[in-house]
Amino acid sequence: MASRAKAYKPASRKFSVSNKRIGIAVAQWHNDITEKLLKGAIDVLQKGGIQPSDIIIMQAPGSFELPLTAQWLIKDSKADAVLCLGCIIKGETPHFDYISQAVAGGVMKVGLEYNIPVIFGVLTTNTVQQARERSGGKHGNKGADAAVAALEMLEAKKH
Ligand code: DLZ
Repeated sequence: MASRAKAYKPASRKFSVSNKRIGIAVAQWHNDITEKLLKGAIDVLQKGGIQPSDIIIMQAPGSFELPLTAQWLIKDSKADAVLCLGCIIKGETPHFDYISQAVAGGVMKVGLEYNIPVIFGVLTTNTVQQARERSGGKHGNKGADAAVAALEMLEAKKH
């Protein structure tokens, strides 16, 4: 009998990662949303074996500042992986495109430069409603997904 492929649900994976320090850079723009991303990320990290004392949270004013904040978490706080959490909502100006692209590129650059996982946990949506649905609503929580990605990368590096 044919069976359906199971949908990949990142947040349901099990991990056992210990003795790793995780930095979280979290943007303050749309902080009602980013607080939920942060909570989702912390839940997953702790369930995955990360001690609360090994989670270092640093606020950034907006998403544009996330890559530099991630760099500080690596250089100064000796993070083994960093989650960058933010929420960029499309407005009436091209700001959205400039910020989104700069952040995505910056996050990747820091990860490649320091050779550690730096995860893009930034919502880029057209509306606040879409952001709500992806920060603990019907489309999951991008903060939780970012934490899963970091744990997956740390586990992959062990092998
Ligand atoms: C300026 C700005 C705008 C218009 N929109 C957002 C947004 O939707 N999400 C976000 O995280 N940040 C936004 N910012 C702030 C920029 O990220 C940045 O903090 C400022 O341009 C200062 O460099």
